[in-house]
Amino acid sequence: MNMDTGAGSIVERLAGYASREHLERLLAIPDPRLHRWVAEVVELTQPERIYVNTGSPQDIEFIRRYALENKEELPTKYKGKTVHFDGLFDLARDRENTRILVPPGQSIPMVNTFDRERGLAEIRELFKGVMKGRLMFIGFYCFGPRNSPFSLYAVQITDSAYVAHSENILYRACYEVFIEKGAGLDYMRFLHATGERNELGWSSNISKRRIYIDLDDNIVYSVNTQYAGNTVGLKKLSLRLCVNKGRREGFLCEHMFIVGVKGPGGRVTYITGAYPAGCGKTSTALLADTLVGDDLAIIHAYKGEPRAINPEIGSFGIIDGVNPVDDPEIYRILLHPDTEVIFSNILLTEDGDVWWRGRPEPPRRGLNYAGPWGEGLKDESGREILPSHPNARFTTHLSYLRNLDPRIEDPMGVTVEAMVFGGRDSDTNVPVEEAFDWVHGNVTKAAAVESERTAAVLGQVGVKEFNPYAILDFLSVSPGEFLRLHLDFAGKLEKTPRIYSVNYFLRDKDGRFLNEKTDKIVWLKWIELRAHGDVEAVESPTGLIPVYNDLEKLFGEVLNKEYREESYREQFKIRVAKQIERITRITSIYSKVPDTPPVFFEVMREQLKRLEEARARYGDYIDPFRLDRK
Ligand code: SPV
Ligand code: MN
Repeated sequence: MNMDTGAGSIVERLAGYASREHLERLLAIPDPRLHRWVAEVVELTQPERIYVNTGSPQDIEFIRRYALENKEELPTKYKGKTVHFDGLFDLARDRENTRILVPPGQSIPMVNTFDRERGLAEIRELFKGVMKGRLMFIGFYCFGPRNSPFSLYAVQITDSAYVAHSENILYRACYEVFIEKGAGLDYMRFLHATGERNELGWSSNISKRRIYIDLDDNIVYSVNTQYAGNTVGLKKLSLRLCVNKGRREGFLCEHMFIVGVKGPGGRVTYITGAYPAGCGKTSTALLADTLVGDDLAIIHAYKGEPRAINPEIGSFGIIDGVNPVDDPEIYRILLHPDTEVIFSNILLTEDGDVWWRGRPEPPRRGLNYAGPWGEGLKDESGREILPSHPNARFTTHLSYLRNLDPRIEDPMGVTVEAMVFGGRDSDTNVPVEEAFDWVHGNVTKAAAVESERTAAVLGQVGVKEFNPYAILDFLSVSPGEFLRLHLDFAGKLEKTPRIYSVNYFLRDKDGRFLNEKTDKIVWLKWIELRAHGDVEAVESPTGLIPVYNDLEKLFGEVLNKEYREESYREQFKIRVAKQIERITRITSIYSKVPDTPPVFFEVMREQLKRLEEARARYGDYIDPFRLDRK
C-alpha cells in the first residue's frame, strides 16, 4: 500500500472520492496518520464517495435515510423503526473465520490465530475494489463516557449504512475529541466492507467472510458479512483489542453487564455479570433496579477500588422470547412511538408490522432472514424456517430505559462490589453461590464458566462449552493469561469484589426448569445483602449458598411469592458427582493451556478434595439443610 505523506498529496489522493465539505471535515482532524489511512483505504477499496460522520443531527439523519434508500434497512409501520436482514448464512458471529493475526509460528492457546502476513495479504485481496459504487462512512466514537480516563476511542470505516446507523445508536459519537486531540489520541480502527450483495441485499460471498484482528496495528478488518457481531467494530471486535490493551496496562475489559441493586436503607450496590450470549444476561440487566450497561464493562483500579464504566450507550439485545409479561420494559420500548429501533432478523409482515417470538398474536406472511415467509415454510433440508430467528435482535438506545442509571455517564465509573458468572447449565450448578474468596471465585466460577451452546454463534445448539469469563470468543490472550490478569488485578485493590455463580437453567428429571424467569431478581438481592455481610450463608464444598429463611423472606418481599422448603432443597442440593465431573472437564482443558497459573490447579484440587469428602459422607447429592452455616 502507498505510504505517501503530506497534506497536499492527501488532498490529491482523496479529491476524486470526497466532496470539498467532507474532505474538510476529515482534514479538520490534525492527524496525518488518520489522513494517510483513509487515503490508503479509499485507493484500495475504491468507494464512490466518502462521508465523514461528525455525529451532528444532520449526519445521523442522513445515515438513517441512506440505510433505507440503500435497502439495508426496510421501513415498518412504526415511526423510527426499521428492519435489517443479515441473510440465511450470516445470522451470528463467525468463530471460525474470526482470527487474531500473529507472527509466523506463534499461537495463543484456545484462541483462533492466523499468520499475520498471510492474513494481511488476504485482506488486501478481499478489500480490492470492494466498495465500488458504494458510499464509505467514516465515524468517530468514544468507547466510554466523555472525559473519562478509562474511555477508549475508535474510528470506524464501513460501506454499510446499517453498521454506521447501529454505531450511532450504540456509541457516543465524538468527532470533536478527535479534532481536539489530533495525533495525540490513541484509537482503535475498524474497517468493514459488506462485499457483494445478492438480490435480497445479503452479503453473498459468505465463503470469503473474514474478521481479522491485528493487535500490532490496533485494527480489525471485517469483510463479506453484515451481522453486527461481525461488523460493528466497537461491539465485539473492539473487545479483543481492549483485552489486549488491558493486559498490557493492567485493567480489565469484560463481557459483563453493570447494574445497580438496591438494598436496605436505599443503598445501591453495583454488580457486574458475565454470561455467554443467550443465557439471560440482558434480561438480568433489565430486571435490576438500575442499569449502567448490558454487555461490556471496562474495569480499572482507582484509589484501591474496582471502577467500571460501560463503553456503550445502546443495546444490541436478543429479541427472541421478549414478551409483554416477562420483559415489560423492553417490550414497551420496542413498540413505543417515540423510540428508535433497528430490528434484525425478525419477521416483517406484509402490512409492515414486526413479529418475533413473544408477540402475543400469531405470525403472518411477510419477509424474514430467509426471504419471503409463510406458515409451514421449509428450508432445503426440510426443516421448518422459524418466522423470527433465535438470534434476532433489537438495536436501541439505553436512554429509553426508565431504570437507566445516570452514572452511565460518570467518568470515574461505579465501584464494583460483586461479580456474577452465569451459564446455561441444566444439571450441575445451584441457582446462586458465593465463592470463598477472589482467587477461589476466579478459578472455580469465572475461569470455569461452561454453557450449553445457543444460537448466538454458528454451529450446533445445546452442546456444553467451556467459556471462561463468558469471554472466550472475544479473547486475544490465552485463558491462562486472562486468569492471571484477574489474580494480579487484586493486588491493586483494597477490597476485592465478591464472586458468584448463577444458574437460571437447572432442570428436573423431566426436563422442566426448576426456577421461574423472575427468580433471578431474588438471587441479585441476596448477592446485594451478602456483599455487605448482612446475611449468613451455608457452606457447601463448592462455595457459600443462601440460608433457606433468607430466601423465603426475599421471595416474599421481592416477588410476593411463597418459597417452599422443597423448592430450596431441590434447587440447592449439591450435585456432587456432577461437580466432580465438571472439575475433571475444566481441569483437563487448563492442563493443555501452558500459561495457566499454578494456583488454578491447587484451588481445583482442594475443591475436588472437599467434594470427595462430602461424597463419602453424604453420597452423590447433599441436602442443603444438612450443611453448616457460616
Ligand atoms: C453476544 O453474542 O454476546 C452479543 C451479540 O452480545 S454479538 O454482537 O453478536 O456479540
Ligand atoms: Mn455480548
